[in-house]
Amino acid sequence: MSLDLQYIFKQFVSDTDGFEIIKFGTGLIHGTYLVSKKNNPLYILQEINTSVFKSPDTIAANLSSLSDFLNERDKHVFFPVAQKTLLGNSYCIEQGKYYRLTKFVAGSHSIDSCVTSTDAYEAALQFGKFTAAFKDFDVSTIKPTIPQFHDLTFRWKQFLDSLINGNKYRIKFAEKEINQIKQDYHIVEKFEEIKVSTSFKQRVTHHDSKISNVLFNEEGKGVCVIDLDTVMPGYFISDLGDMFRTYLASATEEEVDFSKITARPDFYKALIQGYLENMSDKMTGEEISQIDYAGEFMIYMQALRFLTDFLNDDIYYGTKYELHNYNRTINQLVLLDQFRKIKN
Ligand code: GN1
Ligand code: MG
Repeated sequence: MSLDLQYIFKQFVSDTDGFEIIKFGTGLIHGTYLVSKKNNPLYILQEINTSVFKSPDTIAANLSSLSDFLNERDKHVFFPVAQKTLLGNSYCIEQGKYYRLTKFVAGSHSIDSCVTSTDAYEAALQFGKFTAAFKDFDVSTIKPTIPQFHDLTFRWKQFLDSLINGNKYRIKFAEKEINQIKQDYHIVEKFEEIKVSTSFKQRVTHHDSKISNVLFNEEGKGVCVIDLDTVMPGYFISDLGDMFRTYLASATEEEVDFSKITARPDFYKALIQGYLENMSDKMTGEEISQIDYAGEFMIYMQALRFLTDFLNDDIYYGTKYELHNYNRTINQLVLLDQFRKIKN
């Protein structure tokens, strides 16, 4: 690809002859590239979005303590760590941008949507296994890489702020969706109860449990979770909830034919089963009773974040057309409704 990326790659690997670098994946935040040689994928090169992740050092420090912890104990959990640069750093900086390189996991692939309920089961199994592996890890020793990332109270405040300072035309245009979000304020209130409840534990949580963040092997079995920048202390509702949000839906968050969005009950069952396989004996009864809340929490928060960004003239999420974030908001609101129809 561009000369620049070859130059970046050279900061990590001295002999870069014959390597090809191409754009990879569909993430909204980072630039992700696949580095191959003779069609063999060998590395993933990522440009870290530093307007979102303001402290690459925090990411590097978190991942290094988690990886040290696992190396001493649980060899069964595969944990992809960043390759050092030739100068011995965890990432390199070029023209104010941060890049890091990880090894491509041989024989693995990722998928962009959950096709069968077995995919949902396998992925949920991996996310549950990931958090469960750190049950004896002191979670207070890792730091938030995005402060208040899944703090719904904070997201709600950002939303209220956008209603005051946002684009006046867009506020008028999205009146219906704004009211819909306001009507579901009880989801925010419930979260506030969770934050002060002693029955809800902060654990090592991935915070981006979409299906493309799980690697599968050729037999379709989950291998490990990837994209670890958002690993930080959090509640189980973040990971389980984002799986509900992204695996149950019969269409992605980009779908604009909203009639195509339904929630698939068999995927719902499969992913709860997969997640609980490693997590049920680590969760409190109170947590188990809030499994369905997890779905409402994450779908609602995503609708709220898309809408807030729309009202703020699309400063956060990448957009391809004028009403992109608006359509994503409706998509998530439809999904929330569909989710409520199938939950227990
Ligand atoms: C962002 O870029 P991606 O897909 O990894 C966002 C998630 C959202 C998601 C919605 C750091 O993740 O929280 O759920 O978009 N990540 C960040 O598509 O904001
Ligand atoms: Mg991500």
